[in-house]
Parts: sequence; structure tokens; C-alpha cells
Amino acid sequence: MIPTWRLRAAFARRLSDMYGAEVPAYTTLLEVSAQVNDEVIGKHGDAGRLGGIERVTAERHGAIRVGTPREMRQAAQIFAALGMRPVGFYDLREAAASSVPVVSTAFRPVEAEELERNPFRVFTSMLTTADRRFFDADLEGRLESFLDRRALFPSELLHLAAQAEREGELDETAAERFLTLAVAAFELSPEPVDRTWYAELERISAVAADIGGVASTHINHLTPRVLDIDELYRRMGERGITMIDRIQGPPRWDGPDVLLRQTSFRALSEARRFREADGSIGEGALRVRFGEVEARGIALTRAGRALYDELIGGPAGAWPLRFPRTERQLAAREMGFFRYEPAAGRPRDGQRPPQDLPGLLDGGWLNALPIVYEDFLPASAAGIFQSNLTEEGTRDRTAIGTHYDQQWLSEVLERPVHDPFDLYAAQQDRSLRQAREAIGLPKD
Ligand code: OOG
Ligand code: NI
Repeated sequence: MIPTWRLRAAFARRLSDMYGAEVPAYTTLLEVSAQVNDEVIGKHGDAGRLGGIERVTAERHGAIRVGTPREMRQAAQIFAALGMRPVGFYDLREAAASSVPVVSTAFRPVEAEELERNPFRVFTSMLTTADRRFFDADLEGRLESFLDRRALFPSELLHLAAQAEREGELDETAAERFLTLAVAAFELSPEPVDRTWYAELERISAVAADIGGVASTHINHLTPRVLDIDELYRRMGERGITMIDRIQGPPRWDGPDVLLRQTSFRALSEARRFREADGSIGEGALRVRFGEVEARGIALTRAGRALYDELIGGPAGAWPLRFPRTERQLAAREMGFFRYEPAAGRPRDGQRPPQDLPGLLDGGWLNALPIVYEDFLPASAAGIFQSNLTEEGTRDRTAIGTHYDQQWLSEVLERPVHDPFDLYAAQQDRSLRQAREAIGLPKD
């Protein structure tokens, strides 16, 4: 029998093989990432603090975009078969200057052991067709009837997914069938694209056309993880692959790595067939698949995140002055999430451990091990969407937006949408209670 986590690892590997065969620059990205990771691990003994080399080497995130609540629910079913749960609600309609007509969540494992086995995650976005700032009632109606007619996921795939979720495993034959159908559902379809319909949506937003202008979905990028993203950025340039002009997320500095730093290369122009207005089939090209790479750091608490959000919007000089300079400060100011362990080898000098966390850390009673950030950043996500936008698109800033929120998404998915802060906090609190007990303190 193939348990859930093996299905997840196999799915991630097969998607990676498929993407590598179709998008050559992705293979270059993998090569350079692997080189950089080997070198970093070779040079810094403690590079594995934010994830062992095996995990990091296999680690990927992908992104897909769907059109309707029904498609979103079906995607959730497929990811549930892989042990991936919806975490976080991202409203990219509001994200900074570059608003896109989607709301999103990330499907990922939520337990530490599962993340360790394989942390594959998929950022999944849904077109907000009812948002009048982007789509008028007439276009919404036509979009909905187009989307209602298509089936992104065959029913055999959905049945196997439900079975895998229910039973926590599949036998080998069923697993093989499930993986084949699942990978196929995320490949770029060779079906001709309706030129007029695609162009109409593209005038609103390239993302609307990418989602609602074709009859299928596709993985639009697959992102490896790298331990030194500045070095990777330099080397990709040397290999002649032009990345966007910056690395998004926290600045490079000599303090602790936090959250997520990402950079990408622009969407590739790929030959596609089009159905012309007169019914004939013509040639053309679309830019819908791109490349991205990321470095992951320590997860921040709500307080840490609030400071991050404040500083990232402000002048660059403020960051080194105000952001905690060391892991110790991040932990003591309760701005970063850590797993706490009783320190081995503390001398038995008859002292009693203090009650407070800074005292326990300074007195050498506890060690703090960073908890890796497993999620995404809305500003960077909105930025990556821009990688395949050729034009700004149009929107009416005065019209009223429909209310899409985490509660709404949870009802659509018929599953709880986890709050990322709660997940990190639960892991930290559990470890702290156990560590306090181990050194003879009351649990809290
Ligand atoms: C998803 C963009 C979000 C990231 O890394 O922030 C994302 C998309 O372009 O569909 O993948
Ligand atoms: Ni991404």
C-alpha cells in the first residue's frame, strides 16, 4: 500500500519531471539550486537548521489557478489525498499596487512530521468573477457559463482522491492511476484557445484570460528552494537567464533569515494553437509558464509580522535598526517562532531555572530551534502574478467588491482553512510546555 505522504512525494517528483521536460529554464534553475545548496551545506555546518539537505533538495511549491468555487473544492479534494490542507487566505485583489482578480490559499501538510517527510505545497488561486471592480454582470454571466461547461478534473481522479483521503493510502495500481491522472490534469493542454474570448478577457486582466480563457488549468511555476538566493541570482545571470530585477521579501542582511525571499524569471513565450473567429485553427504564442526560486527563513509571530510589514514599506535604513538582529532577540521579543528543547549538558550547579523565557535562554536552560516559514507573502505573490502580465488590465476602482474571505473559502471547500499563525504557535507552545516540564518547571 502507498500511504499519503508517499503519494505526495511521488506527485511532486512527477510534476517536477514533467515541468523539466517542458520548460528548459526550470532544469537550469534546478541545477544551479542544487550546486548552491551543496556549497552552502559544505561551508556552513549549521545550514541545516532551517531544514535538512534532503528535505530542501526535494522541496518545491507549485501554483495553479481555477475559475469557480466548484473547481476550488475539487482541487482541495485532490490535495487532501496527498495530505495537503488549505492554509491561509490571501486576497490579492488588495495586495499593494499590483492587484489581481483572485483570492487564494496554499495547500500544504500541516504537521511537523509530514512537512519533514515532504513539504510540497501548491498556491491555489480562484478567479473572483463576482467582483464588479473587474467584471460586469454580463461578462460574469458569460464567464460562469464557460467555466460551468468545463471539467478540470476527471471524475475518476476525484473518486480515487476521495478514496485516498478516506483510507489514508491506495494500493499500487490505484496509486499509479491516481498519479497519472493528477499529473495530466496540471499539464498545459494542447487544445486550441478561442482567440476572441481570450482577447476579451485579456483586456480585463491577463490572469483572467489565463484562468477563464482556456478549458483547463496548468501548473504555472514550480519553485525549488535554495539556501543562498543572492548567490543563485548571480549565477542565473551568468547563465544568461534574466531574473526580475530584484529579490522580493526581506532584505539581505547579516541578521536572521526570516519568512520568505523569492525571485523569478519572466514567463516564456510558448507556441499555442488558436481557434480563429471564422472557425479555422491558427498559430500563436502565449506566456503562461514562468520560473521562480525561493529561500525560506524563520516563521514570524503576529508581532514579528506586524513589524516586518511596517519596515518593508518604509525606508531601507530602518530595517537593521529596528528588526531583531539575532535569533536570541527574535525569540526573547516573541517575534519569531521556535521549538524549545532542554539544553543538554547544563552544569548541575544547584540553581533553580527562572520562570521567564529570556531568563531560560540566557541561563542556558533551553535551546531555541527555528521553525521554518511554510507559507507565502501576499506582496510577493502579487508580484509573481506580474511575471506573466503584459499589460496592467482595466478595473473600475469605484465599484463595490464582493466579500470573499477566509470564512467564505472554508464553506466553499467544506473544510477548515487553517490559520498559519495558529499552526506555528501550537507547535511552539507544545515544545515549550514539554521543555519546561523536563527541567522541572510547571508547564505554563
Ligand atoms: C501564484 C503566485 C503566488 C508565490 O510564490 O508567491 C506564488 C500564481 O502566479 O498563480 O506562487
Ligand atoms: Ni510561487
